[in-house]
Amino acid sequence: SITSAKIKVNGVPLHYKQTGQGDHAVLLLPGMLGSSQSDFGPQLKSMNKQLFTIVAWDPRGYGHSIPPARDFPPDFFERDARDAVDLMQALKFKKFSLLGWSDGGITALIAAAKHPTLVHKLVVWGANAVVTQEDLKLYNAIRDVSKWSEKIRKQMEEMYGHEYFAKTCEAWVDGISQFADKPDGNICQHLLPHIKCPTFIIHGGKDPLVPQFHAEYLHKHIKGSRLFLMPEGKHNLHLRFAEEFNKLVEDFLQ
Ligand code: TYC
Repeated sequence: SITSAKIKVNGVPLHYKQTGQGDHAVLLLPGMLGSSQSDFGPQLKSMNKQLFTIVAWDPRGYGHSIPPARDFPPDFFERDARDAVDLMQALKFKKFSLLGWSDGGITALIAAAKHPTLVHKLVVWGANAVVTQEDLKLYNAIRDVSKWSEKIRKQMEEMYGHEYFAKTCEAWVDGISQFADKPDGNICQHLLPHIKCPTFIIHGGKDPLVPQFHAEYLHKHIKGSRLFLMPEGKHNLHLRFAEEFNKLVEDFLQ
């Protein structure tokens, strides 16, 4: 069974889902505007529950962790990283692995770098440590939510209502674009050398949102990391190819 609950962390009631009885605790971190419900159905359902205790969280301002409304101050990824680590500590997990998708991957990279004694292993996919000029163009192409695919837009509007969804998407584009003004477009590149845990980077060869350059960059700057390319995978490879993804990740975590 999968349970849903809220717990107050850093003054905010954070919503999460939990399943499994394994000794190995794992936190799943969703992407921009994502939630445990929208982003991790096949992982919560099918990952090995004897081996793992799986938690999937809704970052503040996303999913069912509203209020507060989502905002994007310059340190929003660091704030998410602190919330994520503090959530796992509030739930009494001594050590845990992090599985982060896209923005959730960025959060996971920061958390692993800052908390080497707490983070056991790290898996990221569709993540990036820097923002390039090419990324800025891609971000701006999704600013207007009427251009999103019908299916995703419908799911988002069910969760958030049109107004909050549209406003928060624009705020996200502005928020992540702030990094383009930093030297080298830095989000967390300076932290990558501090990541000491075993790290697995997965990338979809057909990801239209995050160029492969980013996965290669992470692989180059995280010592001992492993890079796996799913040639047919797009940005949502863990949903579209859930069985293959779950198997890859479970093997890496063991
Ligand atoms: N980072 C977003 C996420 O967390 C996805 C995304 C990437 C959106 C690149 C637009 O140009 C983009 N899911």
